[in-house]
Amino acid sequence: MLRTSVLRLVGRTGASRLSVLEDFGPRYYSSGSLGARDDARDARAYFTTPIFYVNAAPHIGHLYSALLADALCRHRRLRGPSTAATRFSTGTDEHGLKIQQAAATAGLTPTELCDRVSEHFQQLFQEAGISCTDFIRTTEARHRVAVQHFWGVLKSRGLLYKGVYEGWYCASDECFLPEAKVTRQPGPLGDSFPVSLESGHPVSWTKEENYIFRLSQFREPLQRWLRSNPQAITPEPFHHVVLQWLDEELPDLSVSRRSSHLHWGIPVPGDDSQTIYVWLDALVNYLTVIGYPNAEFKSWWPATSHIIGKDILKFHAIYWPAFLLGAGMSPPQRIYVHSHWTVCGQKMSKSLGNVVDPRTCLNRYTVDGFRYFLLRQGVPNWDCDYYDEKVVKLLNSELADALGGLLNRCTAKRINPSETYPAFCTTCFPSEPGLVGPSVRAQAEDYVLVSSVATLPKQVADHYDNFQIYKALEAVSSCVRQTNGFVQRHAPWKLNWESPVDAPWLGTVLHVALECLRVFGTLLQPVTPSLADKLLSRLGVSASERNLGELYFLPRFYGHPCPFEGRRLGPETGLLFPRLDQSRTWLVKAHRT
Ligand code: ME8
Repeated sequence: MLRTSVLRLVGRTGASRLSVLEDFGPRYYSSGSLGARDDARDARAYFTTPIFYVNAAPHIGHLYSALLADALCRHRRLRGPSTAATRFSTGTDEHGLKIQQAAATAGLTPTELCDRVSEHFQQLFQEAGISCTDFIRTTEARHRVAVQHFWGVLKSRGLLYKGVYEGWYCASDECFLPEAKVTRQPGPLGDSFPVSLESGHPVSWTKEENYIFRLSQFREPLQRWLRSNPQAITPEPFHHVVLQWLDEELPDLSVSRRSSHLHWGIPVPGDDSQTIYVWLDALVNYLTVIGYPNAEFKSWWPATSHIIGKDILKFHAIYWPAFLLGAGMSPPQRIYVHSHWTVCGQKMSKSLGNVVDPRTCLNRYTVDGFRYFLLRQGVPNWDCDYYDEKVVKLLNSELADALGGLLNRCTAKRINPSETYPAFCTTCFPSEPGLVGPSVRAQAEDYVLVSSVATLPKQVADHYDNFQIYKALEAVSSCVRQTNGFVQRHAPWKLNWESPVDAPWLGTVLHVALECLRVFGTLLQPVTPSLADKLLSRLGVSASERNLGELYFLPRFYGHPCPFEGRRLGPETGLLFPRLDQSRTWLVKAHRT
């Protein structure tokens, strides 16, 4: 057999302090208007994760994708009621050869395997606080209707034809591979077998008559779409990669398999001898969720943000937009791409026995703790390595010590005996820096802190928009450090409430620190919802005061009334985040030998 051609189709074929502050007044208002910023333009938003294969239990990589989508969606909802029209879908991908084979290996029917593993995903996402509005399973009847309708549209537009496909197929990755992407791996008996160069999964040679999609027609439309939408694929390096792929040949794509070979899937309408290719089936899930083919889907499409791992970029950035364009629809608005988690430097895999179970991690580190860890440490642009010491170290230092310690310092009865939000004294902390006078107590660094926290909501929003959530958390963490520095500098525990000289300044120090904490709590809601709730409740911030649209930081500094001043703090409910005991939380040690 000639194996040089991959796809053969036969047939029909540092400003000064003053300038920082000059800049700062208006920002006070702009942070308030964050919610209204682009209401009219994109009031609806639809976030999706990949739908996950049910051949194995979920791992931390799957949870990471869902958390990224969850944080984006929660941040979006926080912008205010006018942007509350969000949808967020996740689900399980249940058809295809991979599932058919996994069920046979497990001695189960495909339906039994799908029910069992899909349930694991649903439980995990519920435990992890994934605020999805939809969970789709591709074995649902509504999905079959959507896929068959979509197929019919492609067919009616002349984009499907019958031809013979001959080439490599990787069942694990459910994809066709060109010869250049296949290599040989030595087998246990000195023989060798062909595997995918990228994933290392075995491939097999396939030759059969299939339906073929005229993908090659879409090279230029895809290039035009990407060139005129430079933010379509974020972060930028992935956008660039896709454009590079499009410079290469784009052969037509086989979009069905013989039913005798693949029975576990959706039949081609009008031709039961063929089953629809699992990737075409899976991608249409994004339409099924929003009601396709009923017209209602149009109010959500294409206001869509797909969150995906880099392993499935080609399917989402080339095949999917081409299918959509072929069906007369727009490509999705944004595709957010992230890299992978490795474990102690190795790829996570069942055969290496190093798969990290996310449910165990949620139990050990708490839901908020583990959410914070994955989102704070996960960097979309490159792979991140997981090991337990890293989790314990990060959570103890940033959540328990820095943030929890700060809250404790400002609310402890010893320092804040009235348990209120004390008054801010404008003579101790005048809005103009550099003033001198007997009662002026604020120092230059204090103005820097105020400026940093005032600009934080906008900075965080920009990081979310660029899909750099870890940078948003880094910025929050840096402000928490600055606020601790502020408290340390002015040592409120050395000031005396009884002294008429100390009292206004003591109140001001606590007021500023509590205002900073209120901003941190508000901004942390998308990442650590329960911890943020605990923090904001302790500060006495009501549910209606937690939106980004309401986030007027330190209004007294600008001569505006502060609704919190004089308000009683909420009840004390214990440590914000109890320190973790390193020795009791090890799952995966670094440098395991
Ligand atoms: O590809 N680190 O499903 P899948 C981070 N069903 N994320 C990871 C990861 C890791 N080590 N491993 C997996 C499929 N992921 C198809 C998708 S969508 C229409 C069909 C995440 O179960 C990441 O999001 O193999 C990756 O893209 C996805 O899980 C693949 O999940």
